[in-house]
Amino acid sequence: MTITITAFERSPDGGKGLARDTRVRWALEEVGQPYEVRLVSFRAMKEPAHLALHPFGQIPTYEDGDLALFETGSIVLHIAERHPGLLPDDANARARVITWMFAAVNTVEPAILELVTARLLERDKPWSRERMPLVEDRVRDRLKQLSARLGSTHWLDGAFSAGDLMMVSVLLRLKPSGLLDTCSNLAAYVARGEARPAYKRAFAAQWAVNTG
Ligand SMILES: N[C@@H](CCC(=O)N[C@@H](CS)C(=O)NCC(=O)O)C(=O)O
Repeated sequence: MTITITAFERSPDGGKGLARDTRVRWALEEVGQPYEVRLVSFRAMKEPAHLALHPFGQIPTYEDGDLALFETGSIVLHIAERHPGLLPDDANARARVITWMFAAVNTVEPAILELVTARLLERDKPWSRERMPLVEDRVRDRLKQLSARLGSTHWLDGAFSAGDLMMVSVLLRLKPSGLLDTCSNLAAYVARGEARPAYKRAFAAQWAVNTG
């Protein structure tokens, strides 16, 4: 049974790879699993057929036979557990990688999403100018902490893992803000992720959908 994921029919970012199907495509490319993509419109995402797969009416979803999943953290973990390449064999190292996956979506991504919301959706509000430095500072704090932990290592815990895949995916959203460049080791970390052939294939696939 071929894996099927859902993605935007037309991503709001025009194919910059920031929609979350890219991280699922990336994971599938890393482990060499073929997949199909069902494109959904904003309207279809809120209709019963899609809501049965994703209770919050979002993308991406993941279907494989009888199994249907939503939430990219869970989808990437499922892929990493089923196929070699994204999780270490050692039980403790595996647990640490899963911890990084949670940290990416639970500790780092919220601050970044707040910034994206402030920049894209709240710019015209009268309180926006006053709030922006606070929101940016919260992102800077997270970046400094992550940067301190990464230090001069290439990846977060040993070899490239699902933890790095999730963390790089989350950090990529910061590129337009320029904030990533305040921590040179994190900018280099993200660039290493983007240089991976599997990431390039994932990016190209979503680019083709959005620019074709
Ligand atoms: N926590 C979810 C977030 C999913 C999400 O926000 N998806 C966005 C696309 S990147 C979406 O579908 N937005 C449209 C909407 O919420 O209506 C995950 O990681 O899968």
